[in-house]
Amino acid sequence: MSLGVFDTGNIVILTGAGISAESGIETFRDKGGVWERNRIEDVATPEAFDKDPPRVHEFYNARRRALGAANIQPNAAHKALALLEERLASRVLIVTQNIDDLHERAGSRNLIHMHGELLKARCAECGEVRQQIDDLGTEALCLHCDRKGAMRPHVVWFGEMPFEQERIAEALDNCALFISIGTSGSVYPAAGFVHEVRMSGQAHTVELSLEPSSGESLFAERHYGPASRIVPHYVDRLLAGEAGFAPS
Ligand code: BJW
Repeated sequence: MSLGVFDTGNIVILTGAGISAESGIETFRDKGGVWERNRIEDVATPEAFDKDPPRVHEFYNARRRALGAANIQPNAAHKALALLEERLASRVLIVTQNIDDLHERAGSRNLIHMHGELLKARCAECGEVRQQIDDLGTEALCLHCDRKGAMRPHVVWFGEMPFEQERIAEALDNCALFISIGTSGSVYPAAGFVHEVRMSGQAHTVELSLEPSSGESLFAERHYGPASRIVPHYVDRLLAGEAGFAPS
């Protein structure tokens, strides 16, 4: 398959909450978003969990229940990225900041959840990670070390190290195309990826989102609109060997 200017080289795709917005998952910083109704310091820091574990559990239990609702399904943007991977296999890596499982449900497999996964829990004592479909509470038992009360959501809170940073850095260093989708560019280290890509080589950089992010000026190519429209359109152009040029 000819991809025009991208016939060789890897593609790294960073996704954020915006790609799942049209699937019914709330974003964080848009009007009415998660951080408008919850204070970060109350629910998304290790200190919050130390201080009030039931409050933090309830925050994630509610979001886990919402993710399980029948109407929450991958949208055309998730599906377009899965199609891209199907066509190009291991050349495509998705690095998602999202903790939902909509990329997997759309069929993506080469995927890193750098901020963790809502459908997993981790023992803060022994590090064991397990599937978590139901509510999680302070009485939960770790089936590995038998400790009661140390299970926490398998997510990355502010001040914690995101997952798989080495693998991500290597992929960013070696990519020919970096695409950022549906993220406000407010949270590091993800917000710095476009800068890292530009510093390390000749990769083409593309932003696809509803509106410009705070790193907008660092992207060589930019398209704004709902992800379910602009992502499939961009993937179609890429697969047709027509992408990589200034937007018309
Ligand atoms: C659409 C759309 C549609 C809407 N179609 N688009 C000063 C400088 C630099 C760094 C720091 C600093 N002070 C502190 C830090 C570090 C801190 C940080 O970045 N803070 C910032 C607030 C400045 N970062 C960290 O702490 C990270 N760890 C770290 O840096 O480790 C290093 C370290 C650790 C310890 C010691 C020393 C070093 C960890 C960050 C963890 C973030 N966690 C969260 C919660 C995860 C679990 C959960 O979901 O509850 O991750 S916060 C939240 O923000 C979540 C998201 O993944 C993340 C990013 O949000 P995202 O995806 O961009 O969403 P939004 O809502 O912001 O944007 C949505 C976008 O979509 C918008 O642009 C819309 O326009 C668009 N959109 N509808 C297309 N239909």
